[in-house]
Amino acid sequence: MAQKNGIDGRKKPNLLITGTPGTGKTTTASALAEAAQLRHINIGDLVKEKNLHNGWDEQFECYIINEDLVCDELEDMMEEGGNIVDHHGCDFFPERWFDRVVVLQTENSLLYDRLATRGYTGSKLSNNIECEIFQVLLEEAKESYQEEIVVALRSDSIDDLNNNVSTLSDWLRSWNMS
Ligand code: DAT
Repeated sequence: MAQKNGIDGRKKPNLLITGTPGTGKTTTASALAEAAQLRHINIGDLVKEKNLHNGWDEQFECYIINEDLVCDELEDMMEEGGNIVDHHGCDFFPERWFDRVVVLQTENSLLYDRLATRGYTGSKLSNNIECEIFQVLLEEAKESYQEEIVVALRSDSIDDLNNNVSTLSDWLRSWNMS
């Protein structure tokens, strides 16, 4: 059977899962990677492991990502295809890398509880809730990629999580067969 080539000539698709922290990116991406036998790349972990940052931001309590180093690190894997990238931002990756961009969204009070459980307080907590209320990641995704490859999925409950993994597995399968 003829294999479809992606935007960049790859034989397997690349998927980006983005959204406000706490919406379920890592949980969804790792379940999907296992179901679809693809590689899960958590950008936050990669940045820490490989020191792809310019130090620690005291105000926002996170590493200052060196976007050029992250893109250089990922280029070969992305060219090969078969990656599920998980990150709370999406505007610095080359547009050609992704065949689909998924934005997870969570109802504000549920998100608040998840982030509070994670130990977020004060402005770190309120900034993230505001980010979700104003749909910052959905806007960023629509500005950075063709609108037809961007999909917003609800991630409030375990049922949502299971449905999202199943929907995305179906999509990955159909990409591989077409
Ligand atoms: P993220 O990677 O977006 O920061 P996560 O995958 O670490 O989010 O999930 C944050 C917490 O919420 C974690 O305890 C698992 C839980 N969770 C994730 N998605 C969920 C969902 N759809 N329903 C209920 N809980 C969920």
